[in-house]
Amino acid sequence: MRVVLALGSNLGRRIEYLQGALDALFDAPGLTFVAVSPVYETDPVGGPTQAAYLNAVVIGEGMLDPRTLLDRAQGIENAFGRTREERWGPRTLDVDLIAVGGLTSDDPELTLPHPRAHERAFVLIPWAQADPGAVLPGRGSVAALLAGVDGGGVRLRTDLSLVPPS
Ligand code: A4P
Ligand code: MG
Repeated sequence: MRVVLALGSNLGRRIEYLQGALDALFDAPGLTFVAVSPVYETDPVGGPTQAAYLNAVVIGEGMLDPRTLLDRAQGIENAFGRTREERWGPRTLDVDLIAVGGLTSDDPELTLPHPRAHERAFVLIPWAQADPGAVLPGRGSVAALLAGVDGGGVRLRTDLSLVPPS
């Protein structure tokens, strides 16, 4: 199954947290690296007044149970000093599951696909770069979804990049 994850950080050493998350995601067994997007600097969406984010999208392949993936993502967030004070508030690291194969779930603990991915330029723009043929289950092609969002707050950081895990 194809696994799509979104990485975000707007606190502290942002690019180091994204790289650390990428490495840690594929360090444990069960997930094989496929692609990583460029890095984007993005205006914050929702929540309190807060600093700009770095965002990227990572694609893997594997047969891990979605719960196991969520546990792995949250374990990595915690390892990078993530605290949870306020919803949509600033964070050292956010690792969200965007899609796991074609699975759907409306469990609030793990909603699949991610309930806001289809309307978020900071997810769709990097995702389309990592996988131009990407499809968001239940919503259609990422390229088509992109036509309906304002990408003005999402800027490519040509001076930054994530190194694929070895
Ligand atoms: N959860 C449910 N479904 C999922 C999923 N598919 N992936 C649950 C990950 N987690 C999922 O998440 C809250 C709960 O969502 C978790 O306990 C998990 O069981 P959280 O990471 O603790 O808190 P959060 O991230 O503040 O909440 P949420 O609702 O995930 O926030 P969003 O919608 O992801 O928004 N602006 C820019 N420019 N860039 C960003 O990356 N991120 C956010 C967070 C807001 N604004 C942003 C960005
Ligand atoms: Mg989150």
